[in-house]
Amino acid sequence: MAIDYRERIPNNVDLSGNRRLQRALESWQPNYLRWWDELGPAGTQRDDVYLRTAISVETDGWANFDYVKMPDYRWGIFLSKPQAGRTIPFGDHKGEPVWQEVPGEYRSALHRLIVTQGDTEPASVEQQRHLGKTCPSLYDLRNLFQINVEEGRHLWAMVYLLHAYFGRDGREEADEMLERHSGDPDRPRILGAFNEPTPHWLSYLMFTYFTDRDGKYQLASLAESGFDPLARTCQFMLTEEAHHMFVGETGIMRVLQRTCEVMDELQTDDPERLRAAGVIDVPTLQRFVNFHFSVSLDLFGQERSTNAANYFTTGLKGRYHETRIDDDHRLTEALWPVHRLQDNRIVCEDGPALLALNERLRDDYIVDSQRGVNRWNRVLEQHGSDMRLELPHRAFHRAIGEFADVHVSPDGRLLTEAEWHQGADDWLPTDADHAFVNTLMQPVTEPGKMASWIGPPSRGINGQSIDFEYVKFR
Ligand code: BYC
Repeated sequence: MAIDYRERIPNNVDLSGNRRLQRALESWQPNYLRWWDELGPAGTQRDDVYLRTAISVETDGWANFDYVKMPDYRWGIFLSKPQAGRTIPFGDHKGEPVWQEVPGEYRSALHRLIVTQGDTEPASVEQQRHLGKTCPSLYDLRNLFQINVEEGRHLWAMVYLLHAYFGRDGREEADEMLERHSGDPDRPRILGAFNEPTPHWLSYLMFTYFTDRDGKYQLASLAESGFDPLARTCQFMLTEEAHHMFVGETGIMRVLQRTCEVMDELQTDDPERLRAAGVIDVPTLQRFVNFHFSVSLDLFGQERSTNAANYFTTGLKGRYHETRIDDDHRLTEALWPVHRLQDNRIVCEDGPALLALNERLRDDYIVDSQRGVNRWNRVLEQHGSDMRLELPHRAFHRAIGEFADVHVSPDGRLLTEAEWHQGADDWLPTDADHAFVNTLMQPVTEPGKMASWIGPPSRGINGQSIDFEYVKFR
């Protein structure tokens, strides 16, 4: 399964054995590079960045580190190794051999899933394109660029599937991926969170913690798919995704560490004094947690979804770690608790598990999100602070699903319009919060130095020291 880097499009799918597909992808490639040039990281295309590049999809040694100019990054097509004898793990086709071609009757559903997944990847690169100008350190800048090139590669992964398996429709969709843009009023990205701006590094760290984690859960569900090429490409994408969430989790931890140091020094938790000292106070961090968590919860779709039920029954999209779950993998009789509105109250009631698959994935996501929050809180605890960060209630600030039309407080109380307006500035980042955070966004580009508002990482990348020159400017 070695990756052939002599090819114009590095791959482990024997692209040269299918000249038509190879030519089609080679004709998409310049459009991709043009998009990267116009909407990828701004003003940094000539810099040398210490990046990792996949050299094989084996678990030992798929990463190779070296200085690369981003436009020269070898974006390619990498699928995990096929599993001999793999069968469809769930739904009506459970136990049948996995599909190597798209079953005609499921073509449009699969197409839709792949397009939705693919659309998020370039969207996040667009959202983050100006951050390089205000990096808090070279270490962070390098991590941003690593994430950006990998999101670009994830787009390649979905574009490969569209080109290889969906004929002309697929080729048109692949072109559309470069024509919709994050936040574009006429041609926005498909899912809400990918049209929100990522205006500064605090938003970016929250995004990589909360929104990339949606990516983990969605990719893990697609990695169970009966359509084997989709499953295999998502399996490999997941190995890259882990680093993105690491950046978010350790990033927020470093922000908290720095805040705690200054709280200790000044013996205060007064937001104004902390802000004056150049760090981000805990209530502000909480408002950003509230925003990014709630926006990411929307990405799981409706609580009760016939789309999700159909994806499952037809074997296209499974549950998180489907094969490790001990049940019949068909869910025709099973129940699952779902939060919903009833008589002006939020209740949690059992309903058909098949309809509740989005909610179930959201449940898994919430548990996982809480783990990192607990780790962040340990930093506060170690510094003797009583303050804690919390995930807001799942019904808070939702735009999709059961709670889209009601106002709910972070602790899960239904509110009147007036109560909501009274509380919103305490619960969600205000313009003033953004303006303050933006004042901190002064670039720090001396190797080993960190901005005032963030602590150093505990170690460097690939065994390098923290003061290694992770990006060389040209
Ligand atoms: N925004 O039955 P429902 C990542 C629509 S992130 C706008 O619940 P379904 C990454 C829905 O389309 C992972 N519209 O829908 C992270 C439907 O429309 P129609 C991305 C929404 O299909 C960071 C209607 O509402 N991958 O990789 O069960 C950086 C009914 O809803 C939204 C995927 O999402 C929304 N949030 O669930 C880079 C996986 N939610 O039919 C990358 C693929 C719902 O009425 N996608 N709607 O016109 C899916 O599995 C599903 O499409 C969803 C939605 C889970 C997103």
